Amino acid sequence: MAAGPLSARVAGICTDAAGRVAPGATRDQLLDVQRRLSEPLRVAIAGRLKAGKSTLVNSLIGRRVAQTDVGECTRVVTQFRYGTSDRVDVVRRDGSRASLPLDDAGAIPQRLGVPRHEIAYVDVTLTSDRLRDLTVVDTPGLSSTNQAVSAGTRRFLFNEAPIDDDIDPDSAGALSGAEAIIYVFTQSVREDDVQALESFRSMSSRLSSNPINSVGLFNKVDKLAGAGTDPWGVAAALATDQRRVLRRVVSDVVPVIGLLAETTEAGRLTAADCEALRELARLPEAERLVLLASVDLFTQRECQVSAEQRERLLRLLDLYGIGYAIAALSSRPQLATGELLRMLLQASGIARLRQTLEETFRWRTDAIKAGWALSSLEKIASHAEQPRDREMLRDAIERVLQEPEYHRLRLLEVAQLVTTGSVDLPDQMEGELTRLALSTDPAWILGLPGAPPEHLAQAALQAASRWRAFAVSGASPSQSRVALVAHRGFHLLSQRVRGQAAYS
Ligand SMILES: Nc1nc2c(ncn2[C@@H]2O[C@H](COP(=O)(O)OP(=O)(O)O)[C@@H](O)[C@H]2O)c(=O)[nH]1
Ligand SMILES: [Mg+2]
Repeated sequence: MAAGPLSARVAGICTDAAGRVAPGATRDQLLDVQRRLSEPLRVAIAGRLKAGKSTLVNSLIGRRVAQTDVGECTRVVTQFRYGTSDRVDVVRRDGSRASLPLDDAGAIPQRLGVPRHEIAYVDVTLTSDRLRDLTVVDTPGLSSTNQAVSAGTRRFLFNEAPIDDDIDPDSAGALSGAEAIIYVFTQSVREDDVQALESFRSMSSRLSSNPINSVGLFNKVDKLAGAGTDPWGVAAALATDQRRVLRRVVSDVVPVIGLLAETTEAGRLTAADCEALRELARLPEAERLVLLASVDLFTQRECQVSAEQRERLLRLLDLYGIGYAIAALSSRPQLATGELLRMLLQASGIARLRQTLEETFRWRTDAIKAGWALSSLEKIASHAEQPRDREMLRDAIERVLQEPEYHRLRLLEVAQLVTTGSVDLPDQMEGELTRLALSTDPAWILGLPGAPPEHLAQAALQAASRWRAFAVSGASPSQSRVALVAHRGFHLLSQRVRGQAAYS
């Protein structure tokens, strides 16, 4: 099942074209794109080593399956998708697979049993419902010191795999790039992170990374806080700065405490952990303050809770999380454990992240996937061996872009040019165009919530005229091409609003 009408239409082009080309690479690639269109949205988690990517993966899945911090398996690309049984397959560069069981704790084993240089990626299927409409791809880190890792990550993220065939077609299919990106960073966005994104963007296909399909995750917000202080005020201010720096790369920056999200979502806090927290909460206030002043004091100071148990709490919650739990328990000693867990979950910021992902990715899945597929088709067309195939594919793409129902694909294409900075537009026009490309809700696009259809149709027509006026006077040739697409988009929007009003 395709994600929606846009994807279904592009899948139709693939089927049709695959029936018309001779068996071979081009046909296989077309069928690959078609198959991908019916799969869940594939979101890759990108960012530096230790930014908290794997921790985030576990929070999203609600199980601690990805190893964090150390281990061989944290250094290979790992894909998590829905399946009818839990299964770990190590996929070799030659396409062969070695299956492994999850370890006793339900995580990917530390040792993968296949020499590192032979591993293309790890393919994990899980029965988690959370993966039914989202495939998550964990990556080792963009600017890792290990060149081999970086090259592997790049190949995966940059969607080069289906074209340069240094791996077998099966792996190439699985590796043919992400459709959406979560970029995880900590503290401040460094200039070289932006560069990583820039290079990512320039190398990737049209819809691979831009504000339409990417969000930023500002992780480890708890590390901003001194002992006992609340980090969220600082986090909000920094996130505002980051949104500005990354404006052309991500649609939003969401602050989060990934560790708290993982611990609570994956249900890692045991009854013994909670009992230890209660015991700490019963200590005299002065003693609690000293313990929470630093990691060293917390683990090494004399205390009735065992050092081992304290180290475990640190791994699960870190100092801020422990301080937060203890504060809650000391002010309300009768607080039920379930309630404490809910408070910790809330303190992680994961709810806001889920909502953003829902808005950014899930609602846009159809458009994102169709855009990804269309750009893949264009790549396939430009690599096709037979000139006849090339032309046939280009014609098919052009035809679908001309159809009024699929004008949104054209809009996505130009919105892309604008949001990635290839074509410059005044901010307000850029916003209007992006809304038009991403939504089917006229009131939201036009910024007129609750307006009656007549009013909306009128406003859409006015917008159409504005874009036309811009196209014919003062705009550069590339701006003008974009503006004419927007002009037609608003024109079609006004017709649609009128059409719907006539039926209601
Ligand atoms: N204090 C704190 N630690 C975190 C947070 N998120 C992740 N970590 C820790 O940071 C380390 C690296 O995380 P990991 O997910 O392995 O990073 P990756 O290399 O990007 O996959 C682990 O020890 C995590 O427990 C967070 O929000 N706060
Ligand atoms: Mg990792």
